[in-house]
Amino acid sequence: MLEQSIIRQRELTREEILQDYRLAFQSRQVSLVGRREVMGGKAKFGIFGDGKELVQIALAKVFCKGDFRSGYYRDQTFMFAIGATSYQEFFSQLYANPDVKADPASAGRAMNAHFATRSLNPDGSWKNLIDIDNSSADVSPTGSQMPRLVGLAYASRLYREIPDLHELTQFSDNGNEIAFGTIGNATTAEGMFWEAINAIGVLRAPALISIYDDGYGISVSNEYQIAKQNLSELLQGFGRKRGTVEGFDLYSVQGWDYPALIKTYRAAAANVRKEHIPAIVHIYELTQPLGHSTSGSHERYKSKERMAWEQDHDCLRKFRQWIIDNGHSNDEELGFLEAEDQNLIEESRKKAWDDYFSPIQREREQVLTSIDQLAGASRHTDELIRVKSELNAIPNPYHRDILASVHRVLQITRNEDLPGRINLVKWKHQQELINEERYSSHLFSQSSESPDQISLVPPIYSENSLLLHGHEILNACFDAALARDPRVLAFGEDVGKLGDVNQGFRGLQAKYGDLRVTDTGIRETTIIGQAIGLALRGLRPIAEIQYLDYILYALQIMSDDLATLHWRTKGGQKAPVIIRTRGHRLEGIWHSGSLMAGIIHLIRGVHVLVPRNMTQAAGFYNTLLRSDDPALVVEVLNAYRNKERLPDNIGEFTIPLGVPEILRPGSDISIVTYGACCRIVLEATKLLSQVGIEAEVIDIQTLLPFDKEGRILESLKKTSRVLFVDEDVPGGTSAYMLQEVIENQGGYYWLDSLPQTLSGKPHRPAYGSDGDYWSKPNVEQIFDKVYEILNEVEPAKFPIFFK
Ligand SMILES: Cc1ncc(C[n+]2csc(CCOP(=O)(O)OP(=O)(O)O)c2C)c(N)n1
Repeated sequence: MLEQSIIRQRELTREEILQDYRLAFQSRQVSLVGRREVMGGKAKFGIFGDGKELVQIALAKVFCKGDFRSGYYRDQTFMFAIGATSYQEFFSQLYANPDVKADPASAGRAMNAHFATRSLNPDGSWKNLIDIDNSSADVSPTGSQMPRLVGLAYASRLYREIPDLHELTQFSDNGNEIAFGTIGNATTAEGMFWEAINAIGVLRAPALISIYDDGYGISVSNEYQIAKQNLSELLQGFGRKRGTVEGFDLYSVQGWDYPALIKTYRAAAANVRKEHIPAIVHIYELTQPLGHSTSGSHERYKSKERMAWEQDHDCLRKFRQWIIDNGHSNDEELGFLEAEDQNLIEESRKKAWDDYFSPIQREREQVLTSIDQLAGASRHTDELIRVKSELNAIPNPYHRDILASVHRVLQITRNEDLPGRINLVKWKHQQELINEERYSSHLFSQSSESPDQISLVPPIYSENSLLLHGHEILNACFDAALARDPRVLAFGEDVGKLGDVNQGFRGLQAKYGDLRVTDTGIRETTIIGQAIGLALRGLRPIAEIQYLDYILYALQIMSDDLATLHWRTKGGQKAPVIIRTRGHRLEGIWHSGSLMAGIIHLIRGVHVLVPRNMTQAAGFYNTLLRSDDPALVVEVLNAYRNKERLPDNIGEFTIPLGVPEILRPGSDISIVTYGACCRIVLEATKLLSQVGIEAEVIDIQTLLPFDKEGRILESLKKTSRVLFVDEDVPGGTSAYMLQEVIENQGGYYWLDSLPQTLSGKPHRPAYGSDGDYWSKPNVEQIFDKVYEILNEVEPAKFPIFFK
């Protein structure tokens, strides 16, 4: 790879310069044609990279196989230049073609200009990433490419500096890979930009960050975005001092200056790659000839003077002039090439359209014929012919239009028993399956490493099994994991030297080194980003968020990036990150540990586990470390000090996800709960037993996935009554569990009493033991709630005595 970059140091030939011009021109053409397609109604929305062509061509020259990009929607020219996205693929995504072969980035799931390469084989196994020009999958929220950039870059350092990782040649060549970040000027106003820059600086991670400065963020100029309106000046403090290794190499260059851009990137990339000194390139005087996106026109907010300046400084125009001025070509030759390139782009667009539209057309033809046949046999001929004509008249129908027509046909003929109708019902059912695959597959891993493939390996105990504190059990589990697999790394606030605030990693930094067990700054968003980036490059990070409540800082990136990754690439990329935190039944407004509902509803695509003790937690970690999905593990804080027996196979036993456990058998009511609530519920059941009520207590263990085998339903069949207990707000996780059991499992069918929920109060929990008692479900409340349910059944036997 280093050789490759050395080759790129030499003078560019005339052919190469012309090739660069053609690429820039073709990319501009893609923008123009794409915009036209949106305006003409063939595509819904378009955002393009016009005005940023030249910088990206220069950037692409220093990008090598094995490198990673973490960028945003302006990077089309870069993606074309490195050969990772074809014009046809670009247009296919614009049309939202759901075929992964047509749009390998997202299979039509992401809007246009959301780039990604495929790191995985169709079976979910890793490709040889060192042979690929890698692009992590884009997301729309501005700045969200930055947290993962931290990990993508830091991985190179780890691959270079941890000897045990050297054999993983599929992922790295001695850490020579650069992670390339791109970001717009306005987005540097986001907190996560600065957090990521700081983290990259601290980690000395080989990132090369390009800031495309066109002076605006949609309509808002730099005056409102950036202090002093000068990013280069603001970034000075991050600059590396001569002769030192700390900080960034800083560059700034005009976005229309071809030779300067090439020179700048060559210099920047060489140092990043060789020395692992990160760099930031501020590219200014960029323009946006077509405006921000197809959603509006920039004439509305840019002055005439600015518009004229932008025309003058358009990088394509400047490049063209530079080529002519320097005698590399002339107007006539360039004009000829431009005409050729216009045709090329139009051909690519057409192919993409045909590829997208012909299956729809075929489907429509097939359905029109079916409706026609049915109309001949039905009593509702006229109505059916009308449906047919309406469907036929739609100029560019979607699949949904065809399905809606079939639905109408089935509705019209609902009282008829005709063979043609049966065929249409069958067709509709098939479409549901096809579209489930098209739009809803790959939320989780489908590979042989899916956690679904991991079954129970029970813990083994012997006479010699030690009785230890919960945190010591975890410590033994992590010790075994770090010893077993060099890809496993743990990091977070206080995780390194201290071994985390509850001692789970105590002594393990000393044993495995500070690159394996590492302290981080207080930066939750980029702790998760670091984990995502590392996992994207084949490592197995355990990222710690110190307390559950602080996950809110990282929730956006967990939700937008991590949880959607496998799904939004339709299985093209995976980031098997394990997020470890502690919570549940903590005390205080910002230490409540209760905020589960917000979390589970925002991170579908990540498993959520709440083990009630540390042996269960260890079993889950063992499962997760052998599988390839991301997961959040919430350890129950008050279990660290409880004593548990250390399994003899602490690093080997595994607990499958989605399997609840019955903690106490009972026949009168099922109480469904999890985490720290298990202990409170079990206490309440002792009191209930004293009055003759035997409650069955079920620990669901994992909120996502939820009771895959329907064990709770089996309990309901026995008890006919159910209470869901959780310490989050009303309508939170308790309501989620209720919906899962009553609606999804069909639990309503077995009930003799109203299913109920018992949650915490709608406010954050107040501090102290009393604050906790009155804010979260307590033993007495659980008793009363269950007792009231039984009172309704047998008032004489269970008279209310507490009201
Ligand atoms: C978190 C977030 N806030 C707002 C938006 C809406 N939005 C999309 S692009 C954009 C402007 C970004 O400007 P800049 O970073 O300068 O990049 P440019 O589009 O100019 O290349 C905004 C506000 C968004 N996508 N995400």
